[in-house]
Amino acid sequence: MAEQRIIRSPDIERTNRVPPGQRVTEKFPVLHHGSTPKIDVSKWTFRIWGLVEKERKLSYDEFLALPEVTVLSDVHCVTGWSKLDNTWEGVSTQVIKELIKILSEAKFVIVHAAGGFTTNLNISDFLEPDVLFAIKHDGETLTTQHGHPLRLVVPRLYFWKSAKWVEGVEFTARDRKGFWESRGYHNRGDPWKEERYG
Ligand SMILES: Nc1nc2c(c(=O)[nH]1)N[C@H]1C(S)=C(S)[C@@H](COP(=O)(O)O)O[C@H]1N2
Ligand SMILES: [Mo]
Repeated sequence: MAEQRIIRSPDIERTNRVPPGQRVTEKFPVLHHGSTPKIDVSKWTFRIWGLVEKERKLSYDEFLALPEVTVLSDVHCVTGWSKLDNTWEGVSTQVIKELIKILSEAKFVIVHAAGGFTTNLNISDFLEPDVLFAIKHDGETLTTQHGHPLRLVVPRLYFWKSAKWVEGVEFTARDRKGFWESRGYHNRGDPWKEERYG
């Protein structure tokens, strides 16, 4: 494999790394709605659909064969904890963009995860260079609780946007609130602006 690219999320270059109202934890809490899904990777697929020229479906092996990136980032959970200096390895959203042709009408992305969980992003937040579909955290394959086989990581927004157990992405012209967004969380969730609730 070619040498991996390393991307440093801009937040880790700040002098003050902790957004307002957050406290640093060394732990890695587990948070999600409902029970942890059981995912059989031999049947798992990653589907890309909506406003794209041609829909794509990748198996787990096909996904693993995509070029990898390493991202260094901080995590900020809306419930108040922040976890600094995380290393994520996986596939950049830039690679997804090159796999398909996104139609010009596409302005939003709905990320779909197991059990019907969704989260929404505008396309520019989704395509920031530090956004990736992560397979590993701190050198280890993700645990099931933290989203194995695949989770989205959006370092510049609160961690609820970082969907665990991702199964696909849908490109849309109109915004559509996701699971937490339709339950009172902010539509965008910038931790530096304390965009916690809508
Ligand atoms: N599929 C799924 N992903 C999810 C959630 C969820 O309920 N379902 N919750 C989000 C929330 S609110 C948080 S804070 C983070 C927590 O990730 P962690 O358990 O790895 O710390 O996952 C996010 N991703
Ligand atoms: Mo959360």
